[in-house]
Amino acid sequence: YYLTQGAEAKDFKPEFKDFQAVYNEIAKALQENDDYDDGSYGPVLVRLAWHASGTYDKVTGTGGSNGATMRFDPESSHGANAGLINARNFLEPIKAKFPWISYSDLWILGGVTAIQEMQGPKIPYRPGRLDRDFTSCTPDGRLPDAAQGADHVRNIFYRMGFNDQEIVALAGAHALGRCHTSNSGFDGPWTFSPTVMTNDYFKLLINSKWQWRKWDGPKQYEDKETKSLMMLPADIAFIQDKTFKQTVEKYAADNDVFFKDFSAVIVKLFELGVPFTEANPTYVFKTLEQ
Ligand code: ZEM
Repeated sequence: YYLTQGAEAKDFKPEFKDFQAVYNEIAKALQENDDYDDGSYGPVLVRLAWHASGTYDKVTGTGGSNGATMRFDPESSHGANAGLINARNFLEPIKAKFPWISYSDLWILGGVTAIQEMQGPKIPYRPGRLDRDFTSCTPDGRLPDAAQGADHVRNIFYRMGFNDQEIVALAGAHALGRCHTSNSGFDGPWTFSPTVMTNDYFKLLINSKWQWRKWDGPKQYEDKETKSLMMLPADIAFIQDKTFKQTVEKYAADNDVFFKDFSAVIVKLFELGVPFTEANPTYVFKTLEQ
């Protein structure tokens, strides 16, 4: 399949060491570009990999990370994707250095690298995604709306094929990064360490008191004590809904359990709609530190 990725790819069959080299290059670029946001492009890389994957519809088999169709209009200008140009541009020099990798594989490898380098769990990775053109762009509205509650969140994630436990595990990614008024209208980080992967999102959901923030922006919550953290209405749904809340409590109590489930479910997310063959190997990358 690499033959379709351009002339450079002809007859080149990348192996583990080649993908590890791309991983290392992304990890180094993360370290070098520490002036972005809270000091890392890591969170926005995770969001790019998630939005590339989270368009999947299990009934029609459309969407998902196989295609990297967010490079094109109209998908690049969907409101939900505001700000992801930063992540796509961050990865361009990597693509230029390793032209044999598809954008689709690269964006997911960006997410995998970011999670591992931000001290998250190992995320097993399978290459094999093929880029598609704008005709495969998904319709707007496939990603979750932060202003809505549990019913909406279930509808969106059931469409991808996830269950309630998996939905909560995925949401734990909000330990990372922040909301930007320029992107979503919302404002602020979910945790005190937005560039380190932890189960703090769940601990804070359970242990902090959340109140409506009084401001001109969209309805969001702030923590009563410091007023420096935020939750979206869709986040608070995870403690308003009894079934969701049980899983929040499980992950708040045990980071190892969360890491194990998070790794499994994000691999599932990243592989939605990707037609792997039996020949596809699975790679577990070393971190830069290792
Ligand atoms: Zn997010 N997310 N997300 N998310 N997300 C934002 C930021 C980030 C929702 C949502 O509306 C928003 C998942 C699920 C859901 C990340 C990862 C994952 C922002 C802020 C919003 C509004 C964007 C901005 O303003 O820049 C909703 C409603 C979700 C489901 C209920 C899942 C699943 C994720 C990964 C597995 C990450 C890492 C960010 C931070 C991005 C950054 O630039 O800091």
